[in-house]
Amino acid sequence: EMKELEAIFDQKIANDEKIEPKDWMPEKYRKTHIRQISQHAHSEIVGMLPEGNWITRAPSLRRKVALLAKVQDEAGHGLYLYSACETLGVTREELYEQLHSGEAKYSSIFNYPTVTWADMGAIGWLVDGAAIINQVPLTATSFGPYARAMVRVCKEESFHQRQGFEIMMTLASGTQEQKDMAQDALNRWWWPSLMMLGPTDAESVHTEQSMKWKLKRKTNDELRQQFIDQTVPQAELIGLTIPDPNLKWNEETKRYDFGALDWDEFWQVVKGHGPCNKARMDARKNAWSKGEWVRDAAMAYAEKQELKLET
Ligand code: FAQ
Repeated sequence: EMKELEAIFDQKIANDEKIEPKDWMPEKYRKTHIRQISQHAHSEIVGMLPEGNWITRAPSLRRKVALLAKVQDEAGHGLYLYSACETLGVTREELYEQLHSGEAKYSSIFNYPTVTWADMGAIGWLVDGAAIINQVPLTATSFGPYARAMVRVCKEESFHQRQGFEIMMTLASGTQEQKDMAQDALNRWWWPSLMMLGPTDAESVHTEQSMKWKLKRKTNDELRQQFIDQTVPQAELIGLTIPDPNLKWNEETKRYDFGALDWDEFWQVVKGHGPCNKARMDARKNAWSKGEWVRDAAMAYAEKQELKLET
């Protein structure tokens, strides 16, 4: 019987049909989806912190409204993804516990500080830009709830990316000081943004299996190349310089060749030793414990309402 179930599952994957929560699936398929979707959800939630840092200091009402909306979208993406993840038989509490204990990962990118307003531009332009490149293929991922979540998420990320690029464009055409601020943000965010897309294919332990299951539709290196090819002309358009002396258009491949990434830095950040890892985790853990009375009050209120209905 197990063989039969497995054959049905394999056939669905081969036919590009979606796997739904109540369908039979291999235990490893379930586990790896819980891993990736929860890491994605945690990234959205932790990802609110670097930008949250600038909401009170946005330079105009218009900028403030847009940034506030963007950060709210990220909260929405996180909750949406936690719900998709729960359909695989894990509870929200377990997922939070994994984040707070340091057992679960979240994207390396959110462990870097946001030191100037231009960082809001660089994050929207580069971090959301890389997120879109990574997530558009995920709209075709094999697990139904994840694929459907990605459709809406990508639409919103596209607004986020434009919001960021517009900040960079405005700064880059401003005073020398503003232009320098934009260039400095690009210098600091460029390499970490490339690292967001994960280790090289040779180092990526999960890619091969995830490609077979159609969880991943493109490899880390393919996505990184696509991100670079898309972003370099955008930098040129606004007169900023990508901080990579080895970046060069390759006439033969019709792609950009680029310099080596600092993979030591990447693994250090992933293992918890980046510039802001501790601050990010402390902020999440504090929010959780300080919110305890709200959760308790909400539960008490819900119980009271139920009692009222009974009488
Ligand atoms: N940071 O074998 P692979 C956003 C880990 S959302 C930390 O290649 P996989 C929106 C990986 O988990 C950003 N860890 O793994 C936003 C694995 O460790 P494990 C998040 C990383 O899963 C914008 C190990 O290294 N997006 O930005 C990273 O096949 C602005 C080996 O790696 C997603 O999560 C990293 N960068 O490929 C919000 C998208 N890279 O789990 C606010 C969905 C790798 O065995 C502001 N996820 N690792 O302990 C994915 O597409 C994949 O999971 C990859 C990694 C591509 C991230």
